[in-house]
Amino acid sequence: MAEPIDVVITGAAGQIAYSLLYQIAAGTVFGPQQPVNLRLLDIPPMMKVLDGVVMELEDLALPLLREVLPTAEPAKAFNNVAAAFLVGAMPRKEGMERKDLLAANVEIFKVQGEALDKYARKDVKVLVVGNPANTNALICSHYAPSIPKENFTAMTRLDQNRAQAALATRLNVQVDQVKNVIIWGNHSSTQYPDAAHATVTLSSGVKAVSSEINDDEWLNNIFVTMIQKRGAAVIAARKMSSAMSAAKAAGDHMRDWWFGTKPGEWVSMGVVSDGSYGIPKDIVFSFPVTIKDKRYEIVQNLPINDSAKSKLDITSKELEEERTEANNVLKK
Ligand code: NAX
Repeated sequence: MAEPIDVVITGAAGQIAYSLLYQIAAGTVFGPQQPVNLRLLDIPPMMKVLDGVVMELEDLALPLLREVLPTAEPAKAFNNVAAAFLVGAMPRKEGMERKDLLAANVEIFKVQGEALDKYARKDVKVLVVGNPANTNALICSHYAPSIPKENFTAMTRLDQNRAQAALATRLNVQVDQVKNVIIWGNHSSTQYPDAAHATVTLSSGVKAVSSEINDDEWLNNIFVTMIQKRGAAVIAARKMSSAMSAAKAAGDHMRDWWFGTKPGEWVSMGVVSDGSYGIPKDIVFSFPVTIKDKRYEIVQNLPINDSAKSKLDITSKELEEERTEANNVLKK
């Protein structure tokens, strides 16, 4: 069996981590042959809660789970880590403006970027879940100059999974029969869930989702809005934000990064833009990617029509604005 890898989860006492930790410890993310040491980072007031999480991890009695370290110190949490799930973030409180939320989180992700730079492995794979995820990932990478920019990603996999499930329901097929739906842009309500390139496997063969559904109004408007607002719909019903599905998506994202995508399939990840599809460079933008040998490549040359292009512009403008706001905070 392989040597254990060190994996950090921030926000480890929170609700997403509660579902995510089990997946990592059980081998769903890094595989059934890979033992893991868990580094659990949270803030000092949460240490008691974290003790309870550690007890539960022990009680899972899982053979792949080796050391577990609960801590409030980034220097300890990030030491030698091969993978980082940055889940913890300052939540939006009542009366808080988007700007204030961004300011609080920029500080958190600056500190964590510096800690990654100093203590983590140089090939560490970083997945930012905490919101605003795309801009947090950008800030984090900025403060970790010794780690390649492509090692910093933001999660849009939950949006992808939601979109895939919605298309499968509409087509009345099993969810794994639908492939290659894309989430473009920001993990926010400006994201563009795009079914134009998605396929569905039917008994008659592989078909375009758009021709099977054959309803432009639904595909271009109703479906797009449904996915953009799905997070809010879950909060309205559950009185808490998505946690089980967010944790599953974080596991999916890291597993595909670790083991690669299947032939002919792509997944959506927020990655530092290289200018593909005319998206401005140096923002973390969700693109379709294929992954091999732990390296991703943005899928190129997909046809983008005018309506799609205008949706890409809206979400990339929002990300440029977030970057400007974040830089203003950091200059202060
Ligand atoms: P919780 O409030 O349950 O947990 C967050 C945890 O982070 C808390 O235990 C808190 O003490 C901790 N924390 C705060 N500051 C920290 C710091 N500086 N270092 C370490 N830990 C810190 O939130 P939860 O529901 O788990 O959500 C976590 C984040 O995921 C939020 O920012 C949320 O908005 C974001 N989400 C992102 C999604 C995505 O698709 N990218 C979807 C789900 C979720 O909304």
